[in-house]
Amino acid sequence: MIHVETLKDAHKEEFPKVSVDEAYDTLKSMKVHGAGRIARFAAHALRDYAAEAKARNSRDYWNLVLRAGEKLRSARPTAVSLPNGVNYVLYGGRKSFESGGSVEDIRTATVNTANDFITSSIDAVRQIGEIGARRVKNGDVIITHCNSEAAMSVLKKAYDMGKGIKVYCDETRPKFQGHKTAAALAAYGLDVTLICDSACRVYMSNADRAVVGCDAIAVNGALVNKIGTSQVATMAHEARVNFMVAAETYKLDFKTLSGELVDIEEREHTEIAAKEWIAQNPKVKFSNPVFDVTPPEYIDFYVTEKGIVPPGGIFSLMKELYQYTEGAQARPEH
Ligand code: RI2
Repeated sequence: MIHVETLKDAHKEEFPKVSVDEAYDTLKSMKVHGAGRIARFAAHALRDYAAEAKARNSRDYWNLVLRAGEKLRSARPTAVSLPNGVNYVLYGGRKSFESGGSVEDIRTATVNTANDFITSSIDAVRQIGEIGARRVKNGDVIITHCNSEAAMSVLKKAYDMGKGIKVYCDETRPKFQGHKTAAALAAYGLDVTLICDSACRVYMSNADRAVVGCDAIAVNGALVNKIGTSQVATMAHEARVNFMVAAETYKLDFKTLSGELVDIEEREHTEIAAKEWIAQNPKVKFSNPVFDVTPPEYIDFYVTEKGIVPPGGIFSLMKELYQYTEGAQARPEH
């Protein structure tokens, strides 16, 4: 049994040591969730695997590490932080392998790159909080959706700065992750109200801004985030409420540069109706897409660890950071 839900503060984050298969199952079942956290969890699992994997020569060793990376990358399809994080880790090992490194050289490079990724991810969340909180005004009424550590970092930092904000948390069906956000922010001391997703429009008319997290950013500046985010954005647009997205730059989806679309994860029907109800209503069909796409026109700006970026600036940011995708070419030899 893996106890990961007790991890409330990214700065105190410690993941249990797990095998690659266990990590895959943990990600798939969402025992660890949140785009940033799944990337760090995968980096931890890959680092621990790379630290101990045994092979006769560097080619065999590197192939084992690549296979582990490929498995972890495939656990969830939408949050691009997962492949970007894994690719970043593999990039370090690959440079060592391609320059003729020994098994121990590649191992050290992979472990070090994984540690770099984990540290920089935690730093990015903190920096986003600092940058985003400066855009929050004293007394703001803020709506948030789902459970995003980056969005919460902004809200907590604004609170730390004494801004006296009031936060409305959408409960975020089907998995009610808004409950976690409400609990965490209330425990931190913020003034928090939990509302049904369908009550969002009622509260939007009195809100000053909406702050949400991010699973992927497309080249045109569109946001892919938890299902319902695009409804929040549409309501914010209608009510002329500022819509802010808190997103680390490893959420840039580089494959959209070449016209590929972001896959939207479809999850089990049992997340939206009880098994008994499903059995009693065999003629009812179900659909459970867990992410949606918010068009760039509805987004005022992204807050990244590199600063504020309007949706129209995403293409330039992707070009600037393109080197991270190099690890994506690293594939095991089957
Ligand atoms: P942070 C989550 O996805 C939510 O969609 C949330 O908005 C997003 O990741 C970003 O979260 P899921 O893993 O990286 O709960 O800001 O499906 O924590």
